[in-house]
Amino acid sequence: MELWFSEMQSKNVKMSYKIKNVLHSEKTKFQNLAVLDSEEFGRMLILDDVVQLTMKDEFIYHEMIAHVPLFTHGSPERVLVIGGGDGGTLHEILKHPVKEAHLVEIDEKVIEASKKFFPELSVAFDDPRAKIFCEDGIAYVKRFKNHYDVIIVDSTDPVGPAVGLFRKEFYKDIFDALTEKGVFVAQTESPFYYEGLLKEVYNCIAEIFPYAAVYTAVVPTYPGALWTFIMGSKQVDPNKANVPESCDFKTRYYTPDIHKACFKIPAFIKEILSK
Ligand code: AG3
Repeated sequence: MELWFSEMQSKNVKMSYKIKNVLHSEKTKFQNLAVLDSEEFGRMLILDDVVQLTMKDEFIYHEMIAHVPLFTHGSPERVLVIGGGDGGTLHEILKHPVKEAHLVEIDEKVIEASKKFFPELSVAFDDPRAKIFCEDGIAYVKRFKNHYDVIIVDSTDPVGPAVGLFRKEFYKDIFDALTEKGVFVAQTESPFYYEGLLKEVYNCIAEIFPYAAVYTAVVPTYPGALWTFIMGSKQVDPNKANVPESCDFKTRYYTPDIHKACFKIPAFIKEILSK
């Protein structure tokens, strides 16, 4: 018997993975959570039938959501991740000489599952610089003013528990929680399937922050593969950041050249943003 998992990448497109084993499956207070072992991509974290990460390609997303804002800032000491309960983003952040890396995840079951099934990522939770808070990131961020140098929103898609993480009010609170040179990044989905969202978030960020920029990375297991991130920056122009010549830790996707190139976006995305 063959076992397959399919994600509906859009209403009309399915991506299917041949599965060796279902390692875990539960209904949490917030969502359905599953850990699958796939033939092609290794272990996968699935929330509400949507692929969050696979061990084969997680490095692309996690390196790009972490190293681009941290190197753009230049000398971040306090960093916050909202979401990202698997620990992958935190793990990349901790490769930098930051003093504190905090993570706010609404669903503690994601953290628990990661500790058990994704030890390569959840090692981050044991770092003495890391602190984990299990609560709603929207309420959490409201309590801080001028506090974090970098804030990263590593959310699920804009449905269910993540809806509020794509709203203007939340971005304003993030702006206030950032220090004066603060840098913000959020994952903003596929430009093919979530065109409207990309434009909406970009417009919000451009209204709130002096600098707004879109960058991309190619993530094979996310819909359309071409994935977007939006950066808001208070002082540093993302396109003119002082990116170091080389990284003193190992990366598999991020390089200083990729950093400079990732802000060069295709014409159709520019068109979406200017509509
Ligand atoms: N967060 C972004 C996942 C978005 C995937 N969307 C999809 N497959 N439709 C990933 C969490 C990893 N830390």
